[in-house]
Amino acid sequence: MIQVVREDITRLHVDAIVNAANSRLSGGGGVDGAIHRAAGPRLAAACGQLGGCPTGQAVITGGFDLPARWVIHTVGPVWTGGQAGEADLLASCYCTSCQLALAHDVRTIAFPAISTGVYGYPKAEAARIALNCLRDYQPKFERIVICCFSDADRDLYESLLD
Ligand code: AR6
Repeated sequence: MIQVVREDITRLHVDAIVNAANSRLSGGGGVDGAIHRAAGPRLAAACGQLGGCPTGQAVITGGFDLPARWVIHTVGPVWTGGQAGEADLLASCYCTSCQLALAHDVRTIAFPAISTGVYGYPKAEAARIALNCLRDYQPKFERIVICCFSDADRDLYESLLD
């Protein structure tokens, strides 16, 4: 099942949460900052061992102090108008994260709206791309949570899911 919630992703009791990271895995603001604060300093240490992550790809660490066992760090594209391969890169974030999760026996996974904050991706287009991928992977998971951080984002995803 695909479930849409309005929640702080760091509070979710799922096997894995996905982080909208940067390519240095150096932490930052937004959901990345919230995840690092809630997971504790061991998360930054684990990220530091990984040597970064290219845009459109994903890497995995433990969840440390989070309720989630795993954090999957994926690097969304910065929106520069849509002519720089942003759509394929964003789709790759969702699909690569799902593949990595399945390789770690994850049954329940939560996603934020990758690239739609600081990185500026238009929200409706990003939501369509996310759902295209997540619908394909839905049968392989017990539950996929789309974790929105505003009522407007939750309404957008719910309208697209109907
Ligand atoms: N739980 C769920 N969603 C959240 C939370 C939270 N606690 N906090 C913010 N969001 P952003 P990006 C939503 O900017 O655009 C960082 O500095 C937010 O409302 O976090 O991919 C990284 O280090 C928005 O809908 O990620 C990178 O440098 C969504 O999460 C850069 O930002 C994504 O917004 C990545 O930018």
